Parts: sequence; C-alpha cells; structure tokens
Amino acid sequence: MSLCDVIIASLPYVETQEPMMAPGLLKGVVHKANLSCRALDLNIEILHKINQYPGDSQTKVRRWFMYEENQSCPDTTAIITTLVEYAGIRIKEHAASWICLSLFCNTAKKFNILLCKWLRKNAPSSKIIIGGNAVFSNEQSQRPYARMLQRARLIDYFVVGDGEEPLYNILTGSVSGANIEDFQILNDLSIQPFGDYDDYNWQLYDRPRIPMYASRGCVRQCTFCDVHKLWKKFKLRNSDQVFEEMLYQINRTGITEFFFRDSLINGSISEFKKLMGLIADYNKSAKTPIKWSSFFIFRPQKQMPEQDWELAAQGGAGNLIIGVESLVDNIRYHMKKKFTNKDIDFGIEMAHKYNVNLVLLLIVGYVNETEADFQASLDWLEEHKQFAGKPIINISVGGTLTVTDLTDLYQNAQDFDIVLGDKIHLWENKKINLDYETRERRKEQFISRAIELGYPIVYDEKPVS
Ligand code: B12
Ligand code: SF4
Repeated sequence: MSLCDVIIASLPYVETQEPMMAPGLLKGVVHKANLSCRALDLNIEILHKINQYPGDSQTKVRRWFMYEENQSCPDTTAIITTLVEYAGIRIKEHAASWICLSLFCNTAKKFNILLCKWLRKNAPSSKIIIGGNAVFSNEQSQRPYARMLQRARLIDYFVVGDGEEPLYNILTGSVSGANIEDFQILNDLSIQPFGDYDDYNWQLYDRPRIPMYASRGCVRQCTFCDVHKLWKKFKLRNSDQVFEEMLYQINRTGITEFFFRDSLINGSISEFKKLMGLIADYNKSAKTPIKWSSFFIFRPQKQMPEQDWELAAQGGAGNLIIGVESLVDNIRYHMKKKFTNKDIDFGIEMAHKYNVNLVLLLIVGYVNETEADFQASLDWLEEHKQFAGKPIINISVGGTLTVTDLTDLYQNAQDFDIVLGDKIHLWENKKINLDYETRERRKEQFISRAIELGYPIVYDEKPVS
C-alpha cells in the first residue's frame, strides 16, 4: 500500500453493478495539479460487504440507506458501524493530506456524516472535501447539508455541481468555486483531463465497463426533471476527443466496453454520428470491437433514419436506456419529451433489426394520467409483447413519480393541477383523482401485466427518498 496526497472515494448507497465515475474522473484532475492520488469505488466494495450478511439484515441495511427506516434498529446500526469503519480504514490507510468524498445522490448523506465523524477522530490532520449531487441542497431537504457539516467542522470544503475546476482550485491554493451553494458548471469540456480508473478493482463488477461521457446537460426540458435547471446549457465534448479517450482507456485497462453517463448520448445527432463513424471504422479491424451503453432518446425517423441505426450498431451500440416515460402520446407530449408512439415503434423496429438492446424507463401515474390513459398503457404492452426480451431487455418503472423542487412540476404546481405534499411522492391531482394510492395501485397492476406478458421488469417498491 502506497501513500498519496489525495484520496477520492465514492460512498454508498447506489444500487448499481457499474463503477462510480467521479473518483476516477477526478483523479485526472488531481494529477493535473501535480499531486499523487488514489481513486476508490467504495460503493461497490460496500455493496459486496452488505451482500455477505443474511438476507433479512441486507434488506434492513438497504432500507436504512434508501428510506428513513431502521434508523435505531440495533442490528442494522451495528452493521452500519462496521461499514463506516471499513470505509474509514480503507481511506485512512493511504495517509492522504486530502480526503475527497463523492456523494452520488441523497442516499449517501447519512453514511457520509458517520464517516466524516470517524475520519475526524482517526485521521484528524487530513482535510475533507465533499462533492457530488447529494451536496446540492434543495428547498425540500430544508437544511443546507454541506454548510451544516462545515459549521460542525466535519468537513473543510464542499463543491456543488461539476467538480473538476473547483477541486483543482482547492488543491492548488485558491478556493474559487468551492464552499458556495451555486451549482458549478464546467465551461469547456474539451480541456479536461481523461479519467484514470487504474485503482478500481474490476473483478468486483458483474461486467466491467469503463465510465465515459460525451456531454453534460440535456437538450430537452422535461417537466418532471431538473437536469436542464442545473446545467442550463447543453455542452458537448468533441467526438474526436471522446474517441481518443476511449482508445486511451482501452490501452490502459484492456476493457473495450463503455458506459456513457450522459443524459442522452444522441443529444446532438451530428456529434453522435461522427462518434459512431469513428468507432465503426475502428471496429471493422479491431480484435475486440468497442461496445457501449448509454441513456438515449428516440427521435423521429426523419431525424434518425435507418442508416443512422445501422451506423450506431456498427459503432458498438449495446444497451440503450431510453426515458420513454409514458406509452401514451398526449402524456409524453405534456412531459415535453418530443417523440411519439410512432417514433417509438420505429426505434423498436430498428433496434430489433440491428440487434441493439433497449431498456425502457417508464413513469406510472404522471400528473395528467387518467384511468383511460393507464388502460392504454396496458394495451401498449399487449400490442408490443413480441418485443419483450428482444429488443426490449428491460422495463424499469422506478417507484412512481416524485416531484422535486427544481422541476417545472414543482415550481408551477398549480398550472399542472397538482397539490404538493410534504414528501416528494405525496402530490395529488384532485381533478382526476390521482393520489399516491392510485399511483401505487397502477404501478402494481402495470408490473403484474408486464410480467404476465413476458417483459423483464425492474422496479422500486416505493420512491427513493
Ligand atoms: C448514470 C446515473 C445513474 C446510474 C448510476 C450508475 C453508476 N454506477 O454511476 C443509476 C441508474 C444507477 C442511477 C440511479 C439513481 N439515480 Co442517477 N443519475 C445518473 C446520471 C444520468 C449521471 C451520473 C453520472 O455518473 N455522472 C457523471 C459523474 C462524473 O458525475 P458525478 O458523480 O455527479 O460527479 C461530478 C460532480 O458531482 C462532482 N463530484 C462528484 N463527487 C465529488 C467529490 C468531490 C470531493 C468533488 C470536489 C466533486 C465531486 O464532480 C464530478 C465531475 O464533474 C445523473 C444525471 C446527470 N445527467 O448527471 C443522475 C442523478 C445523479 N441520479 C439521481 C437520482 C435521484 C438517482 C436515483 C435515486 C433515482 C431513483 N429514484 O431511483 C437512483 C439511485 C438510487 C440508489 N441509491 O441506488 C439524481 C441525483 C439527485 C440527488 N440530489 O440525489 C441525478 C442528478 C438525476 C436527477 N436530476 O434526478 N443514476
Ligand atoms: S428527463 Fe431525460 S430527456 Fe428529459 S430533460 Fe431530463 S435528462 Fe433530458
């Protein structure tokens, strides 16, 4: 074990078999600051630790992270204490001057507080920086999380939003972009260093895939989403540079599969086609062709005709994860998704023909979903059952719609005929009798019908808090 200047670690809990991107990506930034660094994906390490406990304990621990449950259950508390200690020791053993903790989403917040307390006691001379999406404090969380930790002297710095520039600034002596609540945005994606995932233990993942990105932000402005409120502009990386980084990562790791973390890999059709052309050329003669997966959006046939699908397949398109969100045109239109059922049909036909897998993300019980609309969704499942398994390898319904505070739905609730509740999932549309119970009932019904028809499906039992 070697010592280093900076350690960056992802914290649990993210239910994923994929590596967390931030530690490896930010390691490149630390190197740019001429400091040595280790990047640990503690999320996957701790997921494996949790899996070693008996089933009942695992469930309790999972619920401790995801929901406000089992907070004072002695067994769960004992396991969490062991996990905090494990994380603390993994970090402390590198004796770094700087400890960077990455909190991917809100489900890392409680664990982070316990870990910071441990680190303050056991590694008192290290400076602690936190970053990641959970650090962005919103109106609903009511407490400025990072500020609170800073006041309690549990952390030294926090970064909200894109971390590359603020982290570099902190490490090189200025604090520009740190310790402020405003969401930081990277101005120029093309001058950022490549990620460095050398410290990741690839054996811990079911299927090793290198994290990659080609853009930040999104080209859509869906009513229920806040991505466009945070990244006010859609920003692209040059395709040549993305491809160059892919080759660089292949050379370093020998892994030829990638998972893009973009909101949409085909946000810009022209850059997407350029990237696919580069990979397709490479794949023609490669011993192991490149494959990639990503979030993706269906587009009308005239925007993305058959030859583009063929090129995407040659360019290594593996799993496309698509926020279809509703199977009914007028609901999807209301969400501002900007594609129709006809476009979905075309996309499915193309994916089927060119052997590309589709994962469809769906929201059951959107704000204007009537009982008739819900029935139409069930009909859609029936009418498309021949695609269950191929190309639709999964349908994901999450845990019914939550309304969070940066979204249009929240900010203009009245215009959308909804009344907000005291929890993100407890909103109601009284005009069409759409309350939480109705949505949950529809979700259950939808899941059962999908299973009956042979669709592989994943869902959360309730919305993640
Ligand atoms: C890919 C993705 C997933 C994947 C993650 C796979 C994986 N292994 O990484 C999956 C599908 C598993 C997932 C799940 C969920 N996700 Co998600 N996901 C994303 C997405 C699209 C990209 C995330 C990403 O990897 N970005 C690239 C990396 C590099 O970014 P990053 O980790 O944020 O790091 C950057 C900064 O945050 C910062 N940073 C990070 N760490 C640190 C540390 C320090 C010290 C510093 C200085 C900076 C810093 O610098 C980095 C580089 O700029 C984002 C939306 C988006 N477009 O960003 C949502 C997003 C992160 N997800 C979100 C949510 C809510 C979820 C779920 C809770 C959804 C749900 N209801 O179930 C679940 C998690 C449930 C759980 N706990 O298991 C929210 C988080 C909001 C919040 N404040 O919590 C986001 C922002 C989407 C949104 N707006 O709603 N997600
Ligand atoms: S839901 Fe997806 S497509 Fe819509 S704005 Fe958010 S990231 Fe973009």
